[in-house]
Amino acid sequence: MGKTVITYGTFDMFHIGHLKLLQRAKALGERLIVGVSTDEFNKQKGKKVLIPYEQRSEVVANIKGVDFVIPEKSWDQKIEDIKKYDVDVLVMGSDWRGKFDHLNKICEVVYLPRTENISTTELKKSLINFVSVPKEDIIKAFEVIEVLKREFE
Ligand code: C2G
Repeated sequence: MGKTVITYGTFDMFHIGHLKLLQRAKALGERLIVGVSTDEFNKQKGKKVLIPYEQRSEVVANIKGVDFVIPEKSWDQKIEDIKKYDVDVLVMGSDWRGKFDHLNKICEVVYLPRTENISTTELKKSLINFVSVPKEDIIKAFEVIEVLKREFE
């Protein structure tokens, strides 16, 4: 039986950085389990999510190479999960480097470089720019309102 790999994340607004992480994680073994952070756990993480857990977990479950999705409800469930699923490798992106080294007593811990220039935060910012109205148009609209107010006074 090949190695079992596990990784955890929110996977909000699923993007190429998430995909590349999951692809590289799967390449380290034969079975990939993904713990998707529940909405409640994200509150504990202080992380606002746009897409609810049901949808985030369904998207991840349907990514090629993902064999099994479990809810991530707490920081300390990793130890139980590693034992329960007989995990050989825990994989996390490099922004977590060092945070899970204590688990290397029970499995290999691998940190993979994050994918550059993409994050849920950046996506949200570009969405705001995408939908916002240019300042000039707002000023123009107020000028038109002033003209109409004078017309009808
Ligand atoms: N990631 C990446 N490159 C990016 C963005 C994210 O490699 N540009 C990786 C992260 O390092 C993480 C995974 O993709 O390993 C999921 O990222 P998030 O959804 O942001 O996960 P996070 O909120 O960091 O939750 O217990 C661990 C936590 O649940 C991780």
